[in-house]
Amino acid sequence: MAGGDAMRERSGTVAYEGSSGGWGSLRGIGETMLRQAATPAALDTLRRQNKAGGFMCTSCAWGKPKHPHAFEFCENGAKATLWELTSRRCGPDFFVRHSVTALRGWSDHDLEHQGRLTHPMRYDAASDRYLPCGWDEAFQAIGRELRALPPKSSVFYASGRASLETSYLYALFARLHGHNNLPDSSNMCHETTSVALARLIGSPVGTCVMDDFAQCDAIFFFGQNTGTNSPRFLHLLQEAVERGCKVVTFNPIREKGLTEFVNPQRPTQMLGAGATRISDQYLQVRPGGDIAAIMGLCKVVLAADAQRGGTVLDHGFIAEHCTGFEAFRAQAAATPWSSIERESGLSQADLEAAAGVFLAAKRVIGVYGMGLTQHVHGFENIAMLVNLLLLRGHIGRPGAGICPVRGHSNVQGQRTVGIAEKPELVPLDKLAEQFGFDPPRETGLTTVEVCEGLLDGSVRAFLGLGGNFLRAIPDQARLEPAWERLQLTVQIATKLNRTHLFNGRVAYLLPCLGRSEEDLQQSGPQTVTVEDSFSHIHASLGHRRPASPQLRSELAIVAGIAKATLAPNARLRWDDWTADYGLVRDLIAETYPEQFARMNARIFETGGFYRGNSARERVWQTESGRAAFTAPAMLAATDVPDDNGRYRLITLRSNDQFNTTVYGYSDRLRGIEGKRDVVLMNPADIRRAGLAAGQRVALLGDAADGRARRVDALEVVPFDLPQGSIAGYYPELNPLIALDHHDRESKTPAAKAVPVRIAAAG
Ligand SMILES: Nc1nc2c(c(=O)[nH]1)N[C@H]1C(S)=C(S)[C@@H](COP(=O)(O)OP(=O)(O)OC[C@H]3O[C@@H](n4cnc5c(=O)[nH]c(N)nc54)[C@H](O)[C@@H]3O)O[C@H]1N2
Ligand SMILES: Nc1nc2c(c(=O)[nH]1)N[C@H]1C(S)=C(S)[C@@H](COP(=O)(O)OP(=O)(O)OC[C@H]3O[C@@H](n4cnc5c(=O)[nH]c(N)nc54)[C@H](O)[C@@H]3O)O[C@H]1N2
Ligand SMILES: [Mo]
Repeated sequence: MAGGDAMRERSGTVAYEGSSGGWGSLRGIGETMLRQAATPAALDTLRRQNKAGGFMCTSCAWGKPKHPHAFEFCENGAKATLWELTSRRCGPDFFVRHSVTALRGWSDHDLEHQGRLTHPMRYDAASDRYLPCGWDEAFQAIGRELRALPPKSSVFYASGRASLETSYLYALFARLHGHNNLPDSSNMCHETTSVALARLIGSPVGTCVMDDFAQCDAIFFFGQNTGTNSPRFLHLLQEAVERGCKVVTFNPIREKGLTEFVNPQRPTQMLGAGATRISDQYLQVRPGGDIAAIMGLCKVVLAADAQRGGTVLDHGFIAEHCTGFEAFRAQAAATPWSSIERESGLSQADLEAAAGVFLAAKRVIGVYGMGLTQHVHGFENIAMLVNLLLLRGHIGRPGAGICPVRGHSNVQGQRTVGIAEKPELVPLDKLAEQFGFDPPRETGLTTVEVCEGLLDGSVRAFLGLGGNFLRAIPDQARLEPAWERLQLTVQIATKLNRTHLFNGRVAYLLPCLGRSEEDLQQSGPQTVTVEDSFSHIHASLGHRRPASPQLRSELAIVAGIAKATLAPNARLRWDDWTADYGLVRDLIAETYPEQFARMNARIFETGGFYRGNSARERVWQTESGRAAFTAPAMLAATDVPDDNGRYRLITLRSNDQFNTTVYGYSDRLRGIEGKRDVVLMNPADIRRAGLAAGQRVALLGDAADGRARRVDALEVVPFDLPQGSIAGYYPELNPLIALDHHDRESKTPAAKAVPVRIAAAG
């Protein structure tokens, strides 16, 4: 297949004429407000969002600026808050009316739409219902079950929202209990980043801070959907573009926020002064085509250096700071353009034009999201972006760097304070000294390994600190039945979801406070902290009255279970820690003195306090002590060869969901309304397959293991994406993904470029 325009056909595809932001985003907030029957006081809560003295949004992990806007929230942050502040309640009476098995027939939206969970509940298998129970009864029963099982058969999952204080205690509890089985949502998300950046530049997180976006000359964007998933970033992009910074985007889909933006906080734009164009160049790379695309960019840069007498690369930086350059240069030279065009789906001319922007820029930032991390060769995707940046020394100086856009609001912070299945990331000796115990040293389970353990029966107990594990993982049809063989399942949650409908022999559903709610403990109202994508730590103080008097904070629940499980130890002051979270911050500061010294004093700094990043200082905490170039062994980020009738499926988020939380059915920015049961296809592919727009089809998984995987009754929707690629929504399409379709290095499930075929609807 030829590259460039030959790959696409735009006529007759669904298109949304408006911009991201603008009136549409305000309408989106208003609709959520009505649907959730949120009270007007909820608007007052929004005013405090992401500001000092207020609470930190529970949506994405984007940074919180030093000088916030009057309304420092976006459409989707507002939706997340209003969803939490709904006046709807899902209490014991609801569970009297509905058996757990019957609820399995409900959609994700309808389950969460019942509102906030209000009472601790125990699953009663005889009646197939959740029944209310007491907190102490729950803690004692959970403790008894955990003690009766081998510690290493337990898994403590976390979904990336819980505070640093809760996360620290949760990880400590796991280690005191005797295991490192601490997977979190990061294992399905940016684990590729944690593994790749740690190995290549010696820092598991991005090197940028917010100010870098005020100084850069070019931003190269790979597989991150800003308009939906981190909309506050659009303001920074708009400002950058207005001062002349160039944006080049690689994405199979022309995502609205990255093409143009109307700032809802600017009256002139809202009244029609015209949208800001964001991307100068928009390259619709094939899913899995980024290794090849970036190789093309590097080839142009290397050739320019050769032509211009070595004045293009930062040779001084490469000689002093890097390893592996010569091998990489040789590989780039040996890679033919024909392979690059085939694998990327882009033309040499387009890649040369994009490389022109790179060459003209003194300071470049590389931004990326799930479009790079969720691939079988996600590691190599990131390694190629690191290669590109290293060529001209774009890591470790102001206005430049690598910027993974993280997902959950505290997902990065959870890893920072010990929720990690990799014990080498945790100062175990320090913990041993602080708490007088011998922490387990064996590596724990990643998310994928937890699923393998469910299938082979070695995992016996699962605690979920938030999240919707069963719905977020691949291969659901195989895993749901395995789940019910567990001895113990415990879910700490705000709302009902599908994971809560598959229970172990002993099962508890424990409702917790949301972050916008007041957390009153013995010493008074409690502050918690979170870390954003830029390694800044922020205090968060909830003001709202809790959804039910029965609710407990996540920290109190974790401490309650820990106390009921572990043998008494004078150094484990679970009750004191629950009474005053400042004591937990003292523990964090003691465990991580370099990053968290005087934590209690610093948490209210406006803009948050920075815990630092070694790679930003050009100190490379890698094996070689240098930053590493990588010569990847492949050009495609997938292992599945092209074949007639086989498509590369991208699973996507709509503009009306937060992961498995489906707020509604409006993917406003892609022009898809009222439905999620769709398969987006290029019109030429629709014709070639003998299909028609509006027709219902089934998708079949096409993994090498030959196992049957199927999702039925999806409507064919013509859409502008590269031929041979199709797209649809996560989590509905997760049953199509084989469990072993994951990044080879980090085991992040590869939810992009999933091999599938189309069949007649059944
Ligand atoms: N409102 C809202 N905000 C969210 C979330 C949410 O669900 N809703 N989720 C949060 C979480 S946990 C996360 S991790 C982030 C996720 O935010 P993103 O990282 O933006 O993840 P996705 O929504 O999966 O979108 C991936 C993008 O990559 C593109 N893509 C797919 N395959 C490829 C490829 O091979 N190459 C390239 N270059 N691009 C590709 C897709 O077209 C899409 O635009 O957002 C967070 N913020
Ligand atoms: N196919 C496919 N699969 C994917 C992805 C993809 O792009 N495609 N993305 C992956 C990614 S990036 C991620 S991060 C995972 C997400 O996986 P998870 O983090 O496990 O899932 P969420 O949907 O974020 O969890 C939603 C639930 O969290 C609970 N909750 C909400 N707020 C709170 C709170 O404050 N406290 C507590 N205790 N509970 C709360 C509610 O009960 C809600 O139902 O999914 C992954 N799966
Ligand atoms: Mo995520």
